[in-house]
Amino acid sequence: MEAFANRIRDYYEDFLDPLAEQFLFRRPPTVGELRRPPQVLLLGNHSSGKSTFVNHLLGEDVQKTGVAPTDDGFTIITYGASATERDGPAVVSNPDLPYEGLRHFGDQLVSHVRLKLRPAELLQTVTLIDSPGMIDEAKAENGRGFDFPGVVRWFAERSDLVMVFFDPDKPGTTGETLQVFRESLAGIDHKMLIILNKVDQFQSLHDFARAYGALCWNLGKVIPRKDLPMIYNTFVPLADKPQSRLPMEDFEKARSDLIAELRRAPTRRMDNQITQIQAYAERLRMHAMVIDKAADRFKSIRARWRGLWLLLFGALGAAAFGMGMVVALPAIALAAVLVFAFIQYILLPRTKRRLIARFDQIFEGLHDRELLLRDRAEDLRMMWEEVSPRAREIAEKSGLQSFAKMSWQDREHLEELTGELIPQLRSKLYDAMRDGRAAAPASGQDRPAPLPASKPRRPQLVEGGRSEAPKRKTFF
Ligand SMILES: Nc1nc2c(ncn2[C@@H]2O[C@H](COP(=O)(O)OP(=O)(O)OP(=O)(O)O)[C@@H](O)[C@H]2O)c(=O)[nH]1
Ligand SMILES: [Mg+2]
Repeated sequence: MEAFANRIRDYYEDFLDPLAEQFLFRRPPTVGELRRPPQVLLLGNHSSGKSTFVNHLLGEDVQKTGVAPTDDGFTIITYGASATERDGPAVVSNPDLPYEGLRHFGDQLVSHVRLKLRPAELLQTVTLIDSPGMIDEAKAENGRGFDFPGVVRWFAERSDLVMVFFDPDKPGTTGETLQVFRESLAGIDHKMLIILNKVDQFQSLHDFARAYGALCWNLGKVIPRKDLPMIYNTFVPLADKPQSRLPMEDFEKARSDLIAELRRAPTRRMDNQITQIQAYAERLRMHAMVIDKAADRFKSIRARWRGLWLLLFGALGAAAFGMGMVVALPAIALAAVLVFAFIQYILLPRTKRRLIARFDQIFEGLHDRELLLRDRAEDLRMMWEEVSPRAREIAEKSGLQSFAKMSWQDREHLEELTGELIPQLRSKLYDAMRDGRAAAPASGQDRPAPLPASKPRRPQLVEGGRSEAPKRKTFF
């Protein structure tokens, strides 16, 4: 895991970050964000058993549990050599913790955040986030005082696994749950695990089937997919609860599977980071190539106008001088200044606006071959829709003349990164997972062999002006 993380960081630091700076693209994730521990977010209806599950995982009563809505805030539970707690303001103002971004949600939220440090083995590899239970009525007047779906989205985007709990009393998705699925979890269903918890409460198969059916029906309305995600039907054994009459083996197995998934969060984290860097590099490539092309055209048009200007007034000046009409020189100089100002302040800004308006055509022109492939075309167009507003804004604000030309080595390296190196990194991770090396990081044994120390660098120019081609196939 360490080796994969270092490789990803190197790709950002050595290549993507400088290129993003050159083309004023959004900054890549910081080292702090890349280094944050794997996170698992627990969401669900109130009293669905989130906090009980956390206590079961950690083997101690870290969280309060109860039948009425118990948690009204977010509790971040992470590793610490001794048990301590910190409140929200201390958490969001600590630059060493990756939670400063929560400050934007206001003081109401900050006062509803807590950090608990515990010396549990599981927490060495995974940070758990327990959340306030979702309720049916979350209207503005009796709401929470902070943007609950927004905060859930913030945590969910930064989590490697999102566990959504339901229980037999509320197997439906109503009120706040519905809103959270639509607003906070849209687009991140690959990280989501659905859990029908407390199945030991069912006294007959009939009750179970009804609740399971209701849950599937309700989920179908909020998860826009043809196939529903797998549902883990499980429970936490509690001494004070009556025994169910149903056979429990399968439900116990589902709990072990769930815990195994949770322990795999570090591997998922790496997979998510690979997806993230691939998406970042592809978008940066698109942004930089379109701006670069437009800047190139702008500079050649500017050079043409300026060349014409120089030629015209140079010739006029020389002719006047040659014919002894020295008195005409001030008039020629004045005309030269006026025409120059016209080019500079009227013609060139108009050219810039015209080029920016033609960004879509430039994008199409640059990707003409890829756009012939139907599946790829859809992806590319969606990506361009996402990238183009910022590309236009940047070009508008900083002017096309301010961008240094992208070297062909940078272009090649970017292609190699998105087309070969990052996909190779992913297949290497999958190989490690298949061998079982990356799937059990908690044991600390049998880790993947370290990756070679050599780092892919921007290709260096060697004597004779030829570039030293990046050594392919040497990274793994
Ligand atoms: N029978 C049974 N009861 C459970 C199970 N898990 C939790 N409970 C009980 O359900 C109640 C609610 O559990 P909590 O863990 O507090 O639920 P929560 O989801 O954290 O609730 P909020 O914090 O209010 O959102 C408690 O009385 C638990 O003892 C389970 O698997 N089976
Ligand atoms: Mg709770």
